Amino acid sequence: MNNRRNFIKTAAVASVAVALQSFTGKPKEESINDLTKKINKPIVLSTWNFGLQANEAAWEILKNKGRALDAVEAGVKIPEGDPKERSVGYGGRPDRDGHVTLDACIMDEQANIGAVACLENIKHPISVARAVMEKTPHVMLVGEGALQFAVAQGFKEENLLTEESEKEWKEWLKTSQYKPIANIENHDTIGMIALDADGNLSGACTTSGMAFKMRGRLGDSPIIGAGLFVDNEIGAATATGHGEEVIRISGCHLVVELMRQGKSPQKACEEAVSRIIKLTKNRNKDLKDIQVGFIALNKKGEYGSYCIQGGFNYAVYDDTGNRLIDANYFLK
Ligand code: SD4
Repeated sequence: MNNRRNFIKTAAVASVAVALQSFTGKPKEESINDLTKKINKPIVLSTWNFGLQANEAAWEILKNKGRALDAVEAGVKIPEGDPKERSVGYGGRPDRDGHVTLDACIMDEQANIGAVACLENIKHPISVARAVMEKTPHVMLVGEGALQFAVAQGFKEENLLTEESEKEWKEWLKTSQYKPIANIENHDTIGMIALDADGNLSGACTTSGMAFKMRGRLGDSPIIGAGLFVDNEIGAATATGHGEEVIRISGCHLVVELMRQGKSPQKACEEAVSRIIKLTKNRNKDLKDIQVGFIALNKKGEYGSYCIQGGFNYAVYDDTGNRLIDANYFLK
């Protein structure tokens, strides 16, 4: 009797599962629709070691029920303003002609967007990107025009090329070989995504780009959909690494769309990386020369990350604290 009851119970559960499966076409991979799980908010994620410090600044805002948009701006301003960080903002490595040119973008829960690219002499490009978003009818300003706008908005012009970065550049000039190396000094672009106490998502991304790049070169970081994407119904993603490869697949938009299809943030990052891997092989390029890492966060505060090569890490701050996590990677 007992066995029979168990059999009926098991069969009933199995048939519901099969029915669900045939209804959706495939089993749901993740719990974005699982309403029984508590939402993990607020939470903030950011790329690389310097994300730990950046998260601290963001958390100050998030823990006081502040807006995710304010949190991500405040967070990424930390490495932007730190001359020791050689891949973001003040002290960033210059292009091959010796100019420090900065790229940044920002996106909020209402799909408001702002970006600057090839901006020179302004320490906090993320705040200029936010001003583009809030004070112009446009979404992106570049070069001279971006600088002109920043100055008109009251941003101070200053030299961003520090002695150390200039020294490195002069050393590089001796050979002038442009060959981007993955995971240089274990830190790079900062991308930050956050879910606030109200359940709203925002993101920010800022960089000095590839060291000693061609003058005028843009990577993925200031491009909405490539280096950053936020959809307040689904989730957010940001990227680091070789921008050319991220742009090729519209990386962060892809990650968010994969989450929309039911994938977990982890699986969505893995799938996006696998697209880059496939294209790299099809184009007969060497995967060993490429690093790309994605981090992603969904509306329930679940997160994940994946990259091509080992060495990429990201920082997560939620109500269990701030910690650094080594991202899983493809090339073992
Ligand atoms: C770029 N994605 O300019 C940026 C730089 C970066 O690891 O993240 N490098 O392509």
